[in-house]
Amino acid sequence: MVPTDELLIEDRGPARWITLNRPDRLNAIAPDGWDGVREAIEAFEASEQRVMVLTGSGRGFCAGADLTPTDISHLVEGGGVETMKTVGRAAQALHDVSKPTIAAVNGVAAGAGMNMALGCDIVLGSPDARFTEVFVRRGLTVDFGGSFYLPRHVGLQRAKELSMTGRVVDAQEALRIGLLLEIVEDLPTRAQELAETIAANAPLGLASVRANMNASFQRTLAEALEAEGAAQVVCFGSSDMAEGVAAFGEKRSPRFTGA
Ligand code: T3D
Repeated sequence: MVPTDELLIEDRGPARWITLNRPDRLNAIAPDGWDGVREAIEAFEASEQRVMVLTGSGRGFCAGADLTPTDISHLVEGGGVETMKTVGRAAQALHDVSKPTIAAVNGVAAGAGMNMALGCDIVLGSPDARFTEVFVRRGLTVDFGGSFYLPRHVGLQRAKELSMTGRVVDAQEALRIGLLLEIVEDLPTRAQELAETIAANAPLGLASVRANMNASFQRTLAEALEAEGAAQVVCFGSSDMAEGVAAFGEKRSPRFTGA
């Protein structure tokens, strides 16, 4: 994956930072941009970095699809079916990645941009973070997994209200209703600190925590117990469990390798 001017990729220790970089358009995604987002996520999956941080340049996080008049034809070309497959592949890649993801929402997150943030495991926001499921105001419907993620964050009734009004939610309300985990003044520092804290833990455990939590609402207790048991058996057989137990006994920090 080659970073472009519109998608910056930087490794900061164990964290892979992906920065949407079209600040003059609040990082709206260009017609060919969804493939770039997907490729960046896939490149993170293949990398040695253990946590991904997704953020935006300038005063926006991501304003969804690029709606500048010259670009809008791509939305409906061929009925828009290919466009939506591309969007779906990017959303699926974010969901399927095996390592933890953090959205650092530095400003407005609109439409698909909002749902891209919600697709991350943890959503941190600056005091300027704002969210809008703006779709219905544009004659559109929720996409990029919003109908999956939003009810999980805020409950079904609030999810419908936000999606049916398209109103803008500020950072304080976002914190209150569960869109944001934290509001922080120094967002990059806090996101990096959290990424490093998570990255210090055992990769195999993190991967199954992520997968099992994501599957939580589709499973019975019996299914959850079965999946947890199978994952724990894998951990039991790992070098990292031996290392974790040894480090505890020796009163030192563990050094996990993912094996
Ligand atoms: O890609 C696909 O085909 C898949 C389909 C995806 C579906 C969607 O994501 S639909 C949702 C599309 N997004 C929107 O409708 C959001 C449009 N933007 C806004 O409603 C507002 O800009 C915001 C609420 C996000 C922020 O408002 P505000 O007042 O803070 O900023 P602004 O002044 O409106 O915008 C600043 C600049 O960014 C402005 O440019 P200018 O006038 O300074 O040259 C504005 O045009 C530009 N901008 C904002 N959003 C977009 C955008 N340019 C292109 N596309 C945008 N989505």
